Amino acid sequence: MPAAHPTALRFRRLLLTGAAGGLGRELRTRLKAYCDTLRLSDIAPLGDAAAGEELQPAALQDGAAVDTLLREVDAVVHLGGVSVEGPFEPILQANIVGTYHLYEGSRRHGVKRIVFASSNHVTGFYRQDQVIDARMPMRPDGYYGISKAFGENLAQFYFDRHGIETVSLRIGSSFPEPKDRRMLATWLSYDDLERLVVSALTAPVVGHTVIYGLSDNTVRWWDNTPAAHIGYRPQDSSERFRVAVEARQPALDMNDPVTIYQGGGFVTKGPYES
Ligand code: 15L
Repeated sequence: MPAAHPTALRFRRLLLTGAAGGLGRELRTRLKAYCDTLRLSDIAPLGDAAAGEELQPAALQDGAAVDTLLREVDAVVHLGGVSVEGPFEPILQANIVGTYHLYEGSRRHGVKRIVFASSNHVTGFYRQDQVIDARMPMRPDGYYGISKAFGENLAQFYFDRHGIETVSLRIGSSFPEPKDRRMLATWLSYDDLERLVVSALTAPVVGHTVIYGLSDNTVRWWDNTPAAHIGYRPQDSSERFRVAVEARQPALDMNDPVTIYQGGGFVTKGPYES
């Protein structure tokens, strides 16, 4: 059930990339409330267009196709690309080249704001006994995290050079419920995801702001105080899942990098080439 974040602001046309993915499908139904037209893009099938939707498939590495996505768009929610750790080449094409195309198209077509789905994996090599904020140096935990670090740097450059505003969302774990002990700290409910994205779209002045995407979890590693101007107030907490999650995973291996580092399982992936 969509959370319907209260805002008087309404967009003429929003572009949602990665609209066929897990979070894309969730936001597809929710973002309709905030715009007249929702343009949806992905390389995977998008189904049929509902009222007020435009379907425009595009591969992010195809610069010409991405350019046409940005025509007559007020703002973008950019979820598209590879969303997990893996070999470098697909990540290079979809996340690094693709995000460059998105910003170049935005510059050419006068798009004013982008909400960029970055990831907690930009700082995945901080330890789980550290509380960090977005001003601390990046410590990516793989090629995927590095590609999101690139995206954040690209966002900063396009603001400094061209005045395009971005809110980079370092999303934690956005699923119906936390799947393991780590996610008790990193969980972002779908209703809070909607609140976060709408706050990022509608906050009056953002420049380039980086904010972590988590619910109001009792245990947490990320301090969003430097991004308080976004006005994001999470309403959910992972705490109601704690007993069940701990019963499923009663013991932790304290020598396992998955237990030690914030990035969890991502920190031990690869190498992919001999
Ligand atoms: C991410 O960035 C991934 O897209 C998602 O699939 C989760 O694995 C999440 O991070 C996480 O850290 O739990």
